[in-house]
Amino acid sequence: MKDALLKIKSLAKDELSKVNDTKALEELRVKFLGKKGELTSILKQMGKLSAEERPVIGQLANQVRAEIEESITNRVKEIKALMLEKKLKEEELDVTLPGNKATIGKLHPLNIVLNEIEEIFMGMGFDVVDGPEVEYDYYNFEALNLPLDHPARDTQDTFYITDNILLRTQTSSVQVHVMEEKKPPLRIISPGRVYRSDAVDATHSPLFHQIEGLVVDKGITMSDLVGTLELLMKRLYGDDCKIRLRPHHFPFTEPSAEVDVMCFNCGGKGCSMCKDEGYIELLGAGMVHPKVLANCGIDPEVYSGFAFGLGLERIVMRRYGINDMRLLFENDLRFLNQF
Ligand code: 2NM
Repeated sequence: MKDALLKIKSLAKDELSKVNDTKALEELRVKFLGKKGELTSILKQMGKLSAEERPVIGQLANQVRAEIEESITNRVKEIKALMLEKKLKEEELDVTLPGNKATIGKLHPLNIVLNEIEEIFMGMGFDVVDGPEVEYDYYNFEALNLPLDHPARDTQDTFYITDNILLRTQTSSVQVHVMEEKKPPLRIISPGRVYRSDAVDATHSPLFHQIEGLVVDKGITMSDLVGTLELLMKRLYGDDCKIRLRPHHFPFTEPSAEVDVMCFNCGGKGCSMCKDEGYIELLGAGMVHPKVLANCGIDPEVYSGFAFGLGLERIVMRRYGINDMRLLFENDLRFLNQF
């Protein structure tokens, strides 16, 4: 029996050293130490032994069991270490490999400047108002005192959908809606896309963006208009920026003016950029025509107002020194990524 026990011990150690996973290890434990295992089957034969032999063999059996258990424990540790090492190798991360760069979008230059202008006007208490791009002739022309023979109403200039539905040529149409629906005091700007049937070149596009402004209240005068536009231009182009008004004609304002801003390049002295003018034309403005107020249900004997309209593309091109409007609409990332 002693030989059998020693044989079990060496067999167990031999087989343990060949095992490489915890499942096979558990099978070996059952095989050698389990209830139906090899050690147990030997212990069951202890009854056959003499009284002297029994304690000696008993002690040896306990020792063999202890040694096998210890070998199993050690092998478990070794196997776990091996598996960890294998896992680490498999999941190795090379932090020097080039990563997948996340590309983050950015604002279009038109929107950068539009946001800025909206902030400036909101700071002066203006609301920003949207309206339809497909509009009735009435809101785009008739309510604004544009006579039937006005050149803008020619199909050469305006995209008509039906006889009396068109793509708006100016966002003043939005202001007519607001004046119809709300009572003064009104302080609004209406930015948005407008459409004119122009051929594409460096300074024209059939789609462009306008920001029109409108203030209606009791006692509004031309000096309110000048003060508002002066503040806008100082915020946009710097505190020493000056503006200049020249008499002009618009059907929807009386009196009307074209507003020039001091040339940022020469400071008013005259240079090639402003064609020796010292000033660059930037927007149109005026006092809202009494007929327009009346068309919208506002009594011109009680209220007066000023309005202005500016082209966003022109301001953006000036701001960034862009010399071709087409760049703003071509969506070339090499261009857009510069802003
Ligand atoms: C301009 C120039 C002058 C204008 C007029 C109105 C309204 F609705 F009040 F009549 N809105 N915008 C206006 C005035 C627009 O654009 C060059």
